[in-house]
Amino acid sequence: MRARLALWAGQQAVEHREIVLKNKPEAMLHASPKGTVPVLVLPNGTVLEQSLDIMQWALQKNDPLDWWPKDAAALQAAHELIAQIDGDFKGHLDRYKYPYRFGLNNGLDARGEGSHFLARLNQQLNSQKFLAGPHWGYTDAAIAPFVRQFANTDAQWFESQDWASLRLWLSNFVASPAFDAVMQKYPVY
Ligand SMILES: N[C@@H](CCC(=O)N[C@@H](CS)C(=O)NCC(=O)O)C(=O)O
Repeated sequence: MRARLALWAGQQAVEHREIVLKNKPEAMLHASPKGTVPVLVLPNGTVLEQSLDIMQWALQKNDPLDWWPKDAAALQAAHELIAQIDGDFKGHLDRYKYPYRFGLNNGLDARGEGSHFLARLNQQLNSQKFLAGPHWGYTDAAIAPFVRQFANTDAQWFESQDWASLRLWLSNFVASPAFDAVMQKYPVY
């Protein structure tokens, strides 16, 4: 989803191949044997197989919405926050969503652990409108899909948390043209 967001923002035309993870096409595994999505094959044959690499590629090609961090300090801050979310937070998110896959009876401890990260994001959003600063950017696009997954796991619980800034940020994302564009359904390749 974050890769699609950046491809949309960078207005990069791609041949979009929607796949089912349980039935990965040969062509995908040939291009990228590690078998995760997203995968982007460039015209020169280069294969990008990390969502963040695809985001960087798209936004460095074209960035009419000014999503890419403007200087080295902003880029460093983006990398640091995204690394926290992709690392520990993602682990808690997966355990919260699918406790049985991890041999847990429920996801409540994981939800509690993940909440610490969300409280910090909320705090950041108390003092600036977006994680990237005064306008939506790379950091927001990289992180919002995971916050949305966490929120949707138990929407009632999420709504009852004391995170007004985070809730507003998420609901603005879900109501945005970017979200609309990337949620479009494609036939399976
Ligand atoms: N670090 C990778 C993670 C990608 C990833 O784990 N993708 C999941 C889906 S969101 C996947 O393809 N899993 C393989 C599977 O479930 O078979 C990235 O950000 O691109």
